Formats: sequence, structure tokens, C-alpha cells
Amino acid sequence: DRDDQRFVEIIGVPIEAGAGHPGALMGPAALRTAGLVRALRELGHEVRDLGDLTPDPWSDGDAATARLAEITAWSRALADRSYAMMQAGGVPVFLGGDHSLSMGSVTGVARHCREAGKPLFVLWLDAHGDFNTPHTSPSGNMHGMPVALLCGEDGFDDVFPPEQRATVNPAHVHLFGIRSLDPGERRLLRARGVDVVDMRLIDEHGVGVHMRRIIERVRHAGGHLHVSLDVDFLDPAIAPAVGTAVLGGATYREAHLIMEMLHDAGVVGSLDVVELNPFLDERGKSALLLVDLVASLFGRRIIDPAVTQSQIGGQAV
Ligand code: NNH
Ligand code: MN
Ligand code: MN
Ligand code: MN
Repeated sequence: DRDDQRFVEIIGVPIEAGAGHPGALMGPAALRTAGLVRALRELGHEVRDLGDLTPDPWSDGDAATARLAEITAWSRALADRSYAMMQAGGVPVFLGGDHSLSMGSVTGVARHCREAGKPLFVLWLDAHGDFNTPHTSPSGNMHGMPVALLCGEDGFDDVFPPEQRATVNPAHVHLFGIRSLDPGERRLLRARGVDVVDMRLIDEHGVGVHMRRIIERVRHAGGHLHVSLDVDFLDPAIAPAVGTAVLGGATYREAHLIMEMLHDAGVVGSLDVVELNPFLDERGKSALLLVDLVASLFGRRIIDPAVTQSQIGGQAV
């Protein structure tokens, strides 16, 4: 038996209106098929799968208006549900669905943290900055905007009226694995002081240096860390199931090391797993990899540290 058992609540958020390519709405189903619930239970956690979220019906209009209305409906429903899941005291895991779902999931987490007086930090594992606003976005796709909404940028009053919007401090956001930024979002990221660990920094220092820095910061503040894992953070060679693949992503071991370090630090309180597009996968390999990464985040390890010590003659490592 282990001393790090958690109560994990899983909810599917099958939304794809924020992405340019259809298919992400099959993400939650693929993650379940790949064995997410079983993997977490095998680690000894208490797992409850709440099924998929159903938003209130939204009104349609022309294509762009309908997409905004749909994302608004999902975001509001998810913010309320995410808040309730936080209040229930477990670790909520949000299965996407495209990355616009984080507008709702993190808003709910932020409401809880504000009331609980707990500083909220966000680790955004992604190829992209997701800091566009409706004014800067070259594509208009809302999966490229959630961090800007969360950090209080203008242009999102349709999604959340100001009183429903729980803002995240941009100085508490760590973008990680970044290798594609649009000019407008790059300027905004600089102006707001967001920490951007791009692939260049990861190549030069390794992921461990930057993860230790981020983990120590959250620990020192006694904070809550929300992790938002976009599949395109990973190199497309190991995770092809994304509509917006960018070369030069995290390797298999870099991604696992991040998850293992986060687990050992014990700072993660909520998780998004987003942008899986099973229509683009190869025999389920991306979905299976994501399940393995989540398992590492929840305590799966290659070998128990005590065993390692006895095998090297009892010397501490
Ligand atoms: N930056 C681009 C945009 O805003 C791409 C965003 N796509 C993503 N983000 N997949 O993670 O349209
Ligand atoms: Mn709490
Ligand atoms: Mn993203
Ligand atoms: Mn991305």
C-alpha cells in the first residue's frame, strides 16, 4: 500500500468547436478505451468517472457565432462543474476535447483557490502559447486563446461576464515546450510577464532544471498547481493524433520525467488532457501514451526507490 492515494474524479469534455480540425470530440472516448481509469485504479487511487459533461443548449446563427455560443455554453457549464469537483476535495481530471475547455476547467479551479486562499499556478505543456485574443488571433480558433482569457485579457466578455471570471495571475503561469507563437501573442506574453520555457531552453538545460524551478516556486508559496497537457506538446513522431502538429516537441522520456517529478513533488491538484484527435491517431498510440503519462503523474514509476537502494548495496542515491 502507498501513502499517496488520491481521490481522482474524471470528466469528459467532448468539445471541438475551438479547433480548426474536427475529431477532438472523440478524445474522451479514446482515453477511456486506452485504459485511463484502469491505470489509475491499479496505482491504488479511488477513481470516479463522471462520464461526459452536457452543456445547456446553445443557439446557432452563422458559423462563427454558433462556435462562440457553443464554447460559451461549454465553458460556463465546465467552470461550475470544475468548481464543484474541487469542492468535493479530489483531483479533477478533464479529458478533452480541444484546449478551449481550459477556459472552463481553470476558471472553476481558480474560483475554488480564491475562496480557499490558495495561490494558483498553471503549468501549460504545449507547442503553442495559447495567448491569442479575438483581436490578435490569426486563425480565430479559440483553442489558441484560453491562457489569454484566464489571465484577464480583453475580448472575452461573451464567454464569461466579468463577475463570473476568476482571473489567473499571468506571473503564475508557466508555458512549457513552446515552439510556435504568433506575433500578437508573443508581444502580449512579454508585456504580461508570463514565464515561457521554449524548446530552445529545454534543449540547452534539459527539462529537469526548469521543472525544479517551477516546482520549488509552487511549493514555497504553498500553492495549487493546475497542469494543462496539450497533446501537441509531445513530438508528433510519438503522438501523431493532433490537428496542429509542430516538429521538435518533447520526447518520450522528457515527458515522463516531467510527470514523475510532478508526482514526487506532490503539488498537482488538477489536470487537463486536451487536443487528442483520435481520427488522426495511429493504432491508438497517442491515446496509450497519454494514459502512460497520466499514470506517471499519479505515481507509476520504473522502479521503487527503496529497491534501487538495496540493489546498490544500501547506499542512499
Ligand atoms: N497559435 C495558433 C492559433 O491561435 C495555433 C493554436 N493551436 C493550438 N494551440 N493547437 O495549442 O490559431
Ligand atoms: Mn482544496
Ligand atoms: Mn493548446
Ligand atoms: Mn498546442
